[in-house]
Amino acid sequence: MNNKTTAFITGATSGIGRATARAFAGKGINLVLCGRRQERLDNLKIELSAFTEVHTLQFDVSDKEGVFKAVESLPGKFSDIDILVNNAGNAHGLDPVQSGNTDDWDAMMDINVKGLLYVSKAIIPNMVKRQKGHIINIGSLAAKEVYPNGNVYCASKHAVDAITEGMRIDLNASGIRVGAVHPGLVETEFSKVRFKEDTGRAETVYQGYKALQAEDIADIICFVVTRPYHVNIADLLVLPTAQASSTLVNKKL
Ligand code: NDP
Ligand code: 8X3
Repeated sequence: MNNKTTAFITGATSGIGRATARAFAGKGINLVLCGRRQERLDNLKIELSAFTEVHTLQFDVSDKEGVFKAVESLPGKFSDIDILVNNAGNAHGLDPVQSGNTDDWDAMMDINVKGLLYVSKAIIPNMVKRQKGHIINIGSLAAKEVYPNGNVYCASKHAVDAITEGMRIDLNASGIRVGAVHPGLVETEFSKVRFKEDTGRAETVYQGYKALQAEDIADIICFVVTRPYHVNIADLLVLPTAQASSTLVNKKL
């Protein structure tokens, strides 16, 4: 890892993605930071330019053409991506399948699954050409378990798990590292998005125990990317100590 390493982080405007951007900046990794909220991208660029070189790209990962245009627009010094962190994503709603909102379903499949694929498709050819690269997909405990009312979100994250394995197999011949980090409950804007800005309901998700913080996951992603190149951390499940499974959280911790 040297100062010329360039990382491309989706969903850098909040939570895990933003914390990862800050952690990478502290290691002198050049950054391409992505998200839809331009003002947040601008502020992060100002903050992190003190530590490293930063380029921002504003696009929606579910907009196929927009994704390819954004990646093609990268200036030369940011165009060789060494590390791709496919982090952008959210849950939308928490409803039984029989009363689920189909717009929510579309959003989760379009963003969490197809968006991750579009971004990967835009970046992987250059990695293959250089026979070098590292892709980290942010899955979830929901990639390993299904919980009540989690139906489509869990399906989207199970898809991320399968896509990660597929990428690792297909990119093996090109020497590209591929792995996933699967967090349990992390206190971010995730629940605010899931519950459509109902902050009261969102806050209750993290009450009564110590949830993971975005920085905890960023720290782990830093560990993953700083292993020697022959070491690929393929699959990592990270839970708060209080959480044993999707449905079992010890509210005394
Ligand atoms: P946040 O809501 O804090 O951050 C989500 C990020 O994704 C934002 O930067 C947002 O940026 C970006 N994003 C969402 N939709 C789009 C889109 N259509 N196009 C581009 N960017 C988008 O949540 P987290 O940090 O918690 O979530 C990050 C990842 O971690 C997600 O994949 C989530 O599923 C996963 N995860 C989260 C857990 C948790 O408990 N928090 C647990 C397990 C996994 P913007 O709105 O600016 O576009
Ligand atoms: C996000 C955490 O428990 O809501 O993946 O699925 S959870």
